[in-house]
Amino acid sequence: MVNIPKSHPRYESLMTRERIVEGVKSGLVSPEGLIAHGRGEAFDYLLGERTPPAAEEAARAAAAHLLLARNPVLSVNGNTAVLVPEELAALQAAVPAKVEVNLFHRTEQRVINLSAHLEKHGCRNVLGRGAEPTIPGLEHERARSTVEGIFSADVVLVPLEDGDRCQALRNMGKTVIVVDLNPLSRTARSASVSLTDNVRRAVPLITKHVLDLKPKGPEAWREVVKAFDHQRNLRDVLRYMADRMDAGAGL
Ligand code: PTJ
Repeated sequence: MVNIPKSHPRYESLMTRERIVEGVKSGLVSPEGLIAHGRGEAFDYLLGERTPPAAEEAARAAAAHLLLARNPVLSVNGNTAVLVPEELAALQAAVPAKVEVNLFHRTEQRVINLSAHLEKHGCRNVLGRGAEPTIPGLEHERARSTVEGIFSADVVLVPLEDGDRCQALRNMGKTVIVVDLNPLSRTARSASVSLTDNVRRAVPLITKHVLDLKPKGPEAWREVVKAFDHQRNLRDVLRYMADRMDAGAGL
C-alpha cells in the first residue's frame, strides 16, 4: 500500500481508497467496484466526510430493526468486505446476525475468497457458497441467496446496493436497511431505512446503537422503529447537503 502520512487532511478517505485498490488487485473487489467507490466519494464530499445527524437517526432505527428481527442477515459484497470486515464481525456478534456474501459480479471463486476473507477477520459461519437463484423478479446473479440466510431473513442489511435487489427484497415482505452515500439512488428510495453515510462510519455506528439499545428491550426498540420516518430522513439529508453547498457558494 502507498504510504499516506496520518497528518494528511484526507488521510481516512485516501486510506479507504487504497483498501479498494488493493481489493481489486487481489480480486476481492470487482473492477466496477472502483467506479462505485468514486460515486460514493463524490457524495461523501458533500457530507464533509462526516456522519450527518439524519444518518445517526437512521443508524438507531437500523439497530432497532436488527434487534427486533427473527432472522437478521448482513449481506456483503466485494467493496463492503474489504472496507469493513472487522466492523461487520463486531455487528454480527452484537445483534447477533448471519453474514452472507451476495455479489453482482458473481463467480463461485469470488464468493469462496470473500467468505475466507470475512472469516479471517472474525465473521462466523459466512453463508453464500452454492447459493441458488431464489429471489423472485431478478435476472442477474444477485438473485442467488441461501435458504437459511437472505431467502428466509425478515431483516436484511445491504450496504452499497445497486437498486433492484432492494426492491425485490421489499416485494418479498422483508425490512431492508441500506447504506448508500447517494440519497437519490433507487436503493435509498426503495429501502425501509437508508443510512446516508460512508459504510466505514455507518457499520460501527449501527453497532454502537445496537449495544446501546440492547439492554432497553423490545418495547424501546419498537418505539425507535415507530418514530422513524424514512422519507423525512432522506429529505433531511438532502437539505443538509444543499445547506453545505449554499454555505460554500458564499465563499
Ligand atoms: O462486489 P459486487 O460484484 O457485488 O459489486 C459491487 C458493486 C459496488 C460494484 C455494485 O453493487 C455496483 O455497481 O454498485 P453501484 O450501482 O455503483 O452502487 C453503489 C452505490 O453505493 C452508489 O450509490 C454509491 O454512491 C454508494 N457507495 C459507494 N461507496 C460507498 C457507498 N456508500 C456508502 N459507503 C461507501 N464507501
